[in-house]
Amino acid sequence: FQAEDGIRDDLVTGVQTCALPISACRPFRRRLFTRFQSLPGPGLTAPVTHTLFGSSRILLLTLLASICGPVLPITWAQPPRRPGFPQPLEFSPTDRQNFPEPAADISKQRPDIPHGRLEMIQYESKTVGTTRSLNVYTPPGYTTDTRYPVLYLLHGIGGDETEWQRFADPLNLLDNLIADGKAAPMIVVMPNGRAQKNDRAEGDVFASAPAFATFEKDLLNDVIPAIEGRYSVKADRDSRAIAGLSMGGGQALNFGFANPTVFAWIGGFSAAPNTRPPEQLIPDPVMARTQYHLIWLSCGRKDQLLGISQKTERFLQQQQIPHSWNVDGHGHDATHWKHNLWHFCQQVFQHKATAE
Ligand code: FER
Repeated sequence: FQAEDGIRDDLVTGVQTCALPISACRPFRRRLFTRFQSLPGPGLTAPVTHTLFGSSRILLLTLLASICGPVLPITWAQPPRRPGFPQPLEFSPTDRQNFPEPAADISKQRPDIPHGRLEMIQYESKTVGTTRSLNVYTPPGYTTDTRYPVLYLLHGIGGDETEWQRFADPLNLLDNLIADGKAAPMIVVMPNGRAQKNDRAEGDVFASAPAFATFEKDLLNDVIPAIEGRYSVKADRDSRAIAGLSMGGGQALNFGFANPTVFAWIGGFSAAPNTRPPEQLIPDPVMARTQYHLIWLSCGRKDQLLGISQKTERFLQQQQIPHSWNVDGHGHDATHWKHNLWHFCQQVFQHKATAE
């Protein structure tokens, strides 16, 4: 695993200090720690949930745990704490819901308004060496007479290029915001952030964590040129945004801050532990103060990954880097992602760049 995937190092340490006297259990213990320490719970996407609860190994584990439970050392019951994961969660007065809870019907299809389109397209990835798919939203009345700004929207560890469609219904969400004059007409590109030959969310989805880092190359060298060659877009930093949920939130922060000449708008919703530590994420805080039109960070109060966003937010605060911070009442779940995408879309491309 990569250095930035620090959680895994700790998990390994946790396993080594665990003294269950059956060596054959080691892989199972590792999995138990991996799953139950690292995962936030209810919002997991289908493949992860399936792995978690569908595996017969978990049953075996439960059985073993109940037999061996009484002889287990304290490290089993209370595994070592991981950096960046305060448990229980700690809140400061600034960790609050700064943006109102949206209405229940934000992504309800409205027959009375013009509609955009969602299309699945293919591009050649030199980075991965395969033909890959991405989902593209074009706004109502899309025309080559206009050049549009582009939001690159990234999914979580158990998802793929269809995940946002399932979680937030971006087609109707954007159509509604644009019809109400609350969002700039924009193109939304939902690629597959797992840059490896088999990019399906199969098996142990955590094993593909390194491919989420490789995706930076695929995005910059393959996805963006494909989009800019195929759609009528504005190709400058003021007209490119990057945002994502969980693993995709970490990618959006990592790639957005590492490429200030490419992106001027950044959003991380419940960013995962792949988020670089603040000093690496933003090595030049003074420059970052004036560089970005929007830095959006959000997380649910019930999300076990909140510590990651808090650490990033504290740094932005200390360094006086303007940002939006929204800690709502949700967990690591689709409601948080949909609501915060809705807020993000109302701010992005509003100050500097809009469709011509
Ligand atoms: C981790 C816990 C959660 C992790 C990634 C996640 C890379 C991502 C979750 C998601 O995308 O929903 O330890 O390590």
